[in-house]
Amino acid sequence: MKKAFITGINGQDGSYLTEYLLKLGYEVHGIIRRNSVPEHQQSRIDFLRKDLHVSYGDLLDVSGLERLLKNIQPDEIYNLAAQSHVRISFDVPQFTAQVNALGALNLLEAFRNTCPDSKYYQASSSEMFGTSIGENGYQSETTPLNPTSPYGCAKVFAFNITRNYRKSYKLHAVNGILFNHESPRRGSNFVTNKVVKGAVMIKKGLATKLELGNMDSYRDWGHSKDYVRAMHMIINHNIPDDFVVATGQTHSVREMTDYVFSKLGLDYKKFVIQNPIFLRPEELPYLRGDSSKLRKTFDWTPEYTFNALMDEMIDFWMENIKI
Ligand code: NAP
Ligand code: F7E
Repeated sequence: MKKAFITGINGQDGSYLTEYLLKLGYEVHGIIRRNSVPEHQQSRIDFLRKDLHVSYGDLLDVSGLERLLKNIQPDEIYNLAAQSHVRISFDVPQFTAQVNALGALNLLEAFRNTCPDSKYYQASSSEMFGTSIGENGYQSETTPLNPTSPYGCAKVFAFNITRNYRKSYKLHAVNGILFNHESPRRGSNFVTNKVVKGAVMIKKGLATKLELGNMDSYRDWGHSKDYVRAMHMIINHNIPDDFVVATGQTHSVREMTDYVFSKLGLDYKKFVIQNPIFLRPEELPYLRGDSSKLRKTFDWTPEYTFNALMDEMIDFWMENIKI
């Protein structure tokens, strides 16, 4: 039985990855942080709890990470923990850098010192590309990194230090450069889930307005379930390497909002207003990923289309918001 160790196990991706690995027969270990409302610590993995080995841990607590890895001796380590909200990274830049950049280094050190024969996956992000776009209109593994947020800057460090540890110490350490991916489990302050939840509240007569920031940025949105499958493929490739994971389709926030409201029989223009508090000091205007390296190497294709993803989220909130 293979053993996996997941940081951020109660996050959107951590929960889907856990389900996926359990189905493959893995023994799954993960860390959660202490929260004053204990019910929230495991809300996304509660239904899997009896099959899991969950410990308290934090990316900032190196001795705890070393102790856990030394005891567990995992075959695969997935570093999914992060302060993952880009706009909030402008409010808490130093904390974001500590967790997303130095936290990754802490885990790499623990991996190198306690279980160097394991494999390590770093959750890298399309936010690292910032304003860079290839001549063909896509971002790929060779597009320069030009981040536009403290989050993106911290992720560039984690990306580079993962590559550096791979080369310096001959470790099996890899990066998945994932474009935006969503699901009903997405935090409701990310734009897709915020729009769907807000539109459903309006449809049910529980709200009259939805406040958003910039509606003219473009994102390449996929489904988290498709992306955790890719993580498992990437970490298990015989040559440690870095791969973009993306759908190759892009939509503006406005198009996505229009789709969601129209699906509910509503005209978004009557309900959506701009609130400057949701604008960012620097915006990333356009993302569209070229994942041909991943598709050629592993025969990966996403099962969800953009419409199927949004429809699943709409159905979730229609069922779960009660009048
Ligand atoms: P998420 O839902 O925000 O989950 C992040 C998890 O990390 C949460 O469980 C959080 O725990 C945990 N965490 C935060 N700080 C921690 C710390 N110091 N020590 C231990 N755990 C900590 O994010 P996600 O959408 O699943 O994304 C997973 C990873 O992929 C993140 O690294 C993210 O930056 C990256 N990524 C995401 C996307 C995307 O579109 N979703 C795209 C590219 C890359 P709490 O609940 O206690 O806060
Ligand atoms: O914003 C615009 C906002 O917060 C998407 C994270 O998973 O993907 C995610 O980062 C777009 C931006 O995601 C609101 O300005 C408009 O242009 O859903 P988001 P993100 O910033 O792209 C990357 C790949 C990650 O790695 C991150 O971890 O939507 N937008 N109005 C808004 N965004 C939010 N959150 N709220 C609004 O009201």
